[in-house]
Amino acid sequence: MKYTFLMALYAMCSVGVQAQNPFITHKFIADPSAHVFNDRVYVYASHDEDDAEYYDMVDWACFSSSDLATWVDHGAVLSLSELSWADKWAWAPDAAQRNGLYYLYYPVERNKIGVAVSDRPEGPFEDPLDQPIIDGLVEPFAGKEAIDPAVFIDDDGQAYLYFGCREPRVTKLKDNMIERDGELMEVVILDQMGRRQVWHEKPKEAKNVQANYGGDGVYGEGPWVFERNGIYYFTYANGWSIDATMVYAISDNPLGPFVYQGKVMEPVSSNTSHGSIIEYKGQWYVFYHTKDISGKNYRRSVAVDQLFFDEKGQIKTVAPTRTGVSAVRN
Ligand code: FUB
Repeated sequence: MKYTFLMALYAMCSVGVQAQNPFITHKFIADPSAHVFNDRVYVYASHDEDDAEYYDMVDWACFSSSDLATWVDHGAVLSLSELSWADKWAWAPDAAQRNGLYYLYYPVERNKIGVAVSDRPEGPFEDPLDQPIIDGLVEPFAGKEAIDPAVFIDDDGQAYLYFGCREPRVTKLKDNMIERDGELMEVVILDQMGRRQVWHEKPKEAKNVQANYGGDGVYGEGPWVFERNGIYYFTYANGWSIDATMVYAISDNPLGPFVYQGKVMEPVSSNTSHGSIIEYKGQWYVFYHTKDISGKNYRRSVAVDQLFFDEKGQIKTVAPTRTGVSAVRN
């Protein structure tokens, strides 16, 4: 009853509201993974500390909105202190919905990924396994850093878990969403000529630009997958250089190989470019973070802008705005 009244109030307040970017300003929030659950947008995110000098985050955040202009802060949906097997670095999460339950996938300690479950999208989430589902310490093929989980469920109901830093990986999930189904696989990214795009460290003296790490198509971190008109879009940050940004590759198969297409966005102010893309009420949106408020890479804030495709399904590169999006109406 109380919740219904609040929702009605938010709806009334949002008429004609012009949002702003960043759209959450009372705390530092990063790595937004947006989903539409029950006609409402939920953003699962990292929570940068107010005085952060590193990515020493301790809990995961969730916000929701029905119009992208007014947001409800659901607080910490899971904290490191609730986990028996992890002590530090609560980094970029993602979430999924299945069989009336909600699943939160979260990386810790820069090398493990766990899953937690709730019967509500806003949590609280609980870890049913008491152990990671990906452990980079015992699985070398998980890559240099098993971080940044992103879950995609295709039209046949098959769930895929993407993750990784510099070395993108994917595995299928069982219907129960808390167990892996089969092996870990590499996510192969090719350029238009069929050449593999692989991130490499630049020579020490070389300029800190993308070209010296392998080019715009290489994978850095922050994977995200969505489907539109039979095309699977794999979006990701291509690194941390001064011209690094969110880019994308496409495939006719969620397992790839994906062919690099171009930039989702122009570079943002932060040196990390983690984001997500959803369709909501007939319009596409890209969520991302910047350091526009703090000026510091470890104190980031989330933003959202409209995203458009051309007639061939190519993404029209987004220039990040400070105005955000106008309130979305039904
Ligand atoms: O937020 C901590 C890390 O920074 C994330 O896991 C990366 O994607 C980068 O945004």
